[in-house]
This record gives sequence, C-alpha cells and structure tokens, in this order.
Amino acid sequence: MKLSIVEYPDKRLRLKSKEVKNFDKKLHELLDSMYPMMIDTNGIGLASIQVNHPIKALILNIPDEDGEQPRENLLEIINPVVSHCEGETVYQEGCLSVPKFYEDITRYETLTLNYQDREGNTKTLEADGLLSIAIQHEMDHLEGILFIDKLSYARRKKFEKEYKRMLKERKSS
Ligand code: QAP
Ligand code: CO
Repeated sequence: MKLSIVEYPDKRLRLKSKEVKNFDKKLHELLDSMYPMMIDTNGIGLASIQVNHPIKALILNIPDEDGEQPRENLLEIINPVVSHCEGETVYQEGCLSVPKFYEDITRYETLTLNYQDREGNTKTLEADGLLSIAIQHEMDHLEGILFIDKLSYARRKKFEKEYKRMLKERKSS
C-alpha cells in the first residue's frame, strides 16, 4: 500500500478517527505499510490519520538505549483507551505532520492503556517516560488534535510565522 504523510495545515488532520471494527487483511496491510514509512521518515510514532486513514490505529517504536528501533519493539495499538494517568512531565515534541518544528509540551508522566492488537485481542500496558508521552501524542491525533494546539497564544503565533516561512522556502527550492 502506497502511503504519504499528511502535513499541517491540511484539514484532514482535524478529522475524528473511527473505531476499528474489522481486524482484517486491509488493517494488516495498512499497519505493514505504516512501519517502513515511519522508519524512513525518522519517526518514533505514527497515527493512521497521518497517512490519510482516519481510524483508531497507531504505531510506536521507541528507540532503545543504543538509539536502535528494531521491528520486535514495534507496538501496534488499536482502539486505545487510557484508564488511569498520573503526574506531569515536559518533553520537546515534534510530529511527522508538522515537519522541522519542536516545542516543549506538558503531558501526564505515567498512564495505563487498554487497547487491541492487530488480531483484536484486548491488551493492557503500563507506560512511563517517552512511551507514555508518545502514546498521548498519538492518541491526540485520533481526536484531530496536534501538539501545536497545546502551545500558548504567543508561542502558537511564533510557530505559525516560522512554519509559513518554512513552507514558502520549501516551495521555492
Ligand atoms: C510523536 O513524533 C512524539 O519534525 C512522534 O522533521 C514526539 O516521530 C512522541 C519527526 C515526541 C513523543 C515525543 C519530526 C521526524 C518525527 C520532524 C515523531 C521531522 C522528522 C516525529
Ligand atoms: Co504527531
């Protein structure tokens, strides 16, 4: 399946992703195509809405201590629901749909996640650190929310200005 990344300010990023009901070949093909796309673009997380499939599916591959992202560390998360969250943490986030822009964002420090795998099996996961942050970032995508929506008014204005300039430069080169 050929995929491409939908980039801000594309309105398709604002759709609400639909629950996955069929854990079929089509879902597996989508997930199988998302992984190389994420690795090729230097991503650690990707929601399917970012490749123009607004369904509640996301993948995560948090780098290990050596910065490697082996496929066996890949997490495929379908229909996620956070059942518990605690604490606060700040991390400089980016997003494949908002290229070249990074800002500090406050998230919950730890969470408990209920979700399904690609076969529809129910799973529970306790997350902290970068995994917890990435889960919250990707779950926001399912609601049509981007990390830039969490910036203060002043920082958002600064972002819009810088981003517009970046898009213009990209077009002219
Ligand atoms: C979400 O983000 C995330 O601007 C995943 O030029 C971010 O994979 C989770 C990327 C921070 C936790 C912490 C961004 C690649 C990748 C860019 C990504 C870029 C190239 C972002
Ligand atoms: Co993102």
